[in-house]
Amino acid sequence: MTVQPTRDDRFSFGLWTVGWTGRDPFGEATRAPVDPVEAVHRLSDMGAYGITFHDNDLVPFDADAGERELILKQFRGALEETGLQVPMITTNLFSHPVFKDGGFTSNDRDVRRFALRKVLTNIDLAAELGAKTFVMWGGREGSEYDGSKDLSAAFDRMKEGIDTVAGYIKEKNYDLRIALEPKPNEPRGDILLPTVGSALALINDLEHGDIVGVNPETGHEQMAGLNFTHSIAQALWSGKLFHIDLNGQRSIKYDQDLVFGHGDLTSAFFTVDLIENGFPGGGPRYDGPRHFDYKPSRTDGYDGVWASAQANMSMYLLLKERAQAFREDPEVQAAMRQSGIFNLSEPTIGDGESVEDLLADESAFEKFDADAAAERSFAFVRLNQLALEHLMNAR
Ligand code: GLT
Ligand code: MN
Ligand code: MN
Repeated sequence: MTVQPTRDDRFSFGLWTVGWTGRDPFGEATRAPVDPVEAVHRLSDMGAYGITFHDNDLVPFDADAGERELILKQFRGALEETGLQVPMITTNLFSHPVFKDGGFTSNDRDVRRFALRKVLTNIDLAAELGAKTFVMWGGREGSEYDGSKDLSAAFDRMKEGIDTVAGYIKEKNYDLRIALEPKPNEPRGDILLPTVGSALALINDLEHGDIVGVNPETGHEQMAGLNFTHSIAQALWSGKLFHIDLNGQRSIKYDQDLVFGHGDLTSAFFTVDLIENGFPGGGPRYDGPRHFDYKPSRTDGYDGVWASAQANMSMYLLLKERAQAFREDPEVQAAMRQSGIFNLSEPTIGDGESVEDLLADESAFEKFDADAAAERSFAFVRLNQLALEHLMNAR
């Protein structure tokens, strides 16, 4: 089944995704590098609306100013020709050996200053290309051994680094927001800000936290055994879901970066349901790019690379269609009512009611029949069965 994406679907891809040559810790590349200009054309032809990249996906680490300009000129040319946008940019603070102990939190101050300069240069590029989101994934910010970091100082430096960059964005009046991307481990044994929850907590302690949010990745939360839909829900609820990395992961293991939906399909269904249909009782909505951060399997050639890019979009659109059918089904709506889904929107304390009023309400406690209330069946299994039948197009 082919589902044709359009630009209105707002699908975007990292240049490092379709550009991954298959090099892993155990083996060499299985594909030749792809020309970024070709990637722009291919993705545009397929119906994507955006491409994202790390500074060094495009411009080599050691390129001089002239080489940089030439590469950027060619890339800009491809963007103009196709109309593909750059909604997000990010910085590579992990490949070069200088970052082996991190960028913002390296124990070496000179490395930290170099990392900040690299990020600030990239902020200017992000603004110039019209990106609205600047992702920070701190894959090397962490440790293998608990004794190798002064962790309090590491959080100070993390805060200092993010606030310095956010302050610079404000000073320059750039229309740009930062999105922190959590990951529990890999490449470091343990990465600082391992989950969406940890990132949200740090944001609350920032000076410029108003322009800092999160970029949750499906597989990263699942690597920690967490529920991705819950994670993005909390980020949304906090007004902090600035961007999203969709992909697939099959259980707690190394970061698989599979095609979206090729990991936990049921979770992917509810992710799309939340993004497209929102919370059952209303609430904040996500309206950013649907960004895929996956790796085309190293067992595939370039035919497989482009087919897998297409597969991400198809999976999303198929799930979107299934999730819409799920929500619109009168039987599902009745089941949701029976399960009390909509009742949760009603505040527990009545309008104008005080704690004293609650304490005086005997029906809430003294006369409350807990045993009778415990008899209620929430019928969540029935509701889930309906969801799965819609997911399987069996209704
Ligand atoms: C790296 C990582 C991804 C991040 C990228 C952004 S880099 O490929 O595995 O999850 O989104 O820095
Ligand atoms: Mn990943
Ligand atoms: Mn990612």
